[in-house]
Amino acid sequence: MAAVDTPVRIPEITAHDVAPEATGWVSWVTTTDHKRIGIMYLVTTFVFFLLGGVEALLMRIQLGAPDNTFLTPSTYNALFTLHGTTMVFLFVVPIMAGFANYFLPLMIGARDMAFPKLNALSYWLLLAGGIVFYGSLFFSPPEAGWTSYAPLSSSAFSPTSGIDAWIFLIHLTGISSLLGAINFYATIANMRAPGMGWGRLPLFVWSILVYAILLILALPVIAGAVTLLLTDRHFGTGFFDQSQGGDPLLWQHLFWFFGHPEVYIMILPGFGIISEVLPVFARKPIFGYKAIAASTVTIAFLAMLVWAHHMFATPSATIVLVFFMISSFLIAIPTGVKIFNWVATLWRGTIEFKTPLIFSVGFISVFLIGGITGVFLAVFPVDWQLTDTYFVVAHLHYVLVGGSVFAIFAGIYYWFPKMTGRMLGESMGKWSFGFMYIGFNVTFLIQHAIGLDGMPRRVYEYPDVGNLAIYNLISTVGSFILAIGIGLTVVNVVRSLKVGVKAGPDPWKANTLEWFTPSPPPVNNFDIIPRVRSVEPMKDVRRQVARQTGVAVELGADPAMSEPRA
Ligand code: HEM
Ligand SMILES: [Cu+2]
Repeated sequence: MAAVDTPVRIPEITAHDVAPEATGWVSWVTTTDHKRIGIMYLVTTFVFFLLGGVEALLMRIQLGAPDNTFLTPSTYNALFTLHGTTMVFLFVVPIMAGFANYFLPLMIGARDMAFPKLNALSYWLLLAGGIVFYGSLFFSPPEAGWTSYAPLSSSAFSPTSGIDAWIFLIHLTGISSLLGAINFYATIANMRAPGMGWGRLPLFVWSILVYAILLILALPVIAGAVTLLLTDRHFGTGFFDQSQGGDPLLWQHLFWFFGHPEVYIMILPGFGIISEVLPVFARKPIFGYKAIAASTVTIAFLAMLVWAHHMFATPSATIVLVFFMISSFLIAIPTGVKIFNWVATLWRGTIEFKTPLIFSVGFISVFLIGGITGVFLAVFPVDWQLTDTYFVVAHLHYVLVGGSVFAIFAGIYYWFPKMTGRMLGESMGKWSFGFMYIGFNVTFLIQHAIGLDGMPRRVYEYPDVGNLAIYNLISTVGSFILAIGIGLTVVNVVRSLKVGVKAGPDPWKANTLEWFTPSPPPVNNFDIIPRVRSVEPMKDVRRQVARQTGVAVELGADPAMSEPRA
């Protein structure tokens, strides 16, 4: 049988289905098109990333010299709280939803998400959460860190409304993510192209499936926890207050029961992006598709069992410590499987050194370091030494900047042509990577040493002892190099929107269905959807076209294959 069946016809959109055409900004505010919602997610979350970045630079300026007085202690506290909260809840988690919104339906050959209006609601709730949270700048920003530990977050220690803004943010972004997760799940379960069984799901889609399940499992716990905090603060309950019979440690358990899965919610979609990019630019199939999909599920399962490794310094029985140490070790196995498979995908590939690939390789190298220091910290006697020092700050940034952020940049360079019809500048992309990679390592590698020298995290100043002054200065210089790298990509995006080389439907000769349709895709995504016969449907389509026409046709150049039906 031929590689591609008679294409499946999707019923024509009838006039009944489409609202009267809105134009201009109204068309954006009222849209339920997953692609527009995806773009709104990506732009909004990237703006929050830049805000969080400015907050980081302000902190790094303060820390650039010992006994510095650039920031007051309370401004510093507010900044690390805003920074951590922004990066987690307003940038990394929702930007993954942005990519998924745009690309998940396209990758599985669907015309939209399962619940388009719910999808729009998810976006607006996210924006509302961000606005409420940053609104606290006009009153009194929260100062209890992104973890809002009890009793710091109690009305006794934090009487102003900052913590309430933080609680509101958690609720709003939480509902947003929960609705999004249900939507992703329903879309994947029900709207796949003909022939796309679970074993042919693109790996990015696998990662979003697991991201969605983890969100559904973890979010209700934090939603409950912040509600208890709210009643403690305003209605006289004492869930976290020892003097009323409550327990501050209850907060830590609830927070980290959510918080550790949250870490995988932030990183698994990044793994998914890497698993899409590597085979395209190594020009060979992903090594061990099933092992990568299975390891994603295994990581998610184990991620629910390790939360108390964030609480080794609290009083616990040794057997509990041992349990959480071993469960944390176990996560290294499926993670190692992934790293092995990615490297094996590159091995003997015909590698094209394009920017998405370079960011992906950068990702593997730095994420590996973050993973290894994670194993160190899982050894509880080691953690007793290092907890709450800069070693932890280094570790978490290796995972989240080296991990999530590098994967996000790989995704931006890989998919920008699909979203806009234009390529991002290659050489500016490589410069951006160079600055980011060097800047990142200069900033954070040395923080391991700062931590080993005993400098605690979340302090606004430090004395001029040992090497702390020079180490911190190096770290601060690095953060500005990193900022230049990020700035170059911003410039690249703005420039390429106008002057970027026209992309065509499939500039990378990629493997998955989003490249079957024009760039940018028409409102209904696809007029025809090829029957899926492997994990690389686009390769099948290219082969089929070549066989039928005798020439290697660039897909989409043939109007019959993919132009919108006007
Ligand atoms: C872009 C470059 C970045 C720089 C220069 C940077 C810098 C910093 C600094 C200086 C702190 C405060 C350390 C302390 O006083 O304990 C911090 C904390 C933190 N950062 Fe970043 N950061 C960056 C990106 C990110 C990203 C992308 C994330 C992603 C989630 C992130 C998550 C966090 C978290 C969760 C904290 C802890 C906040 C807390 O202690 O409550 N950072 N970062
Ligand atoms: Cu953890």
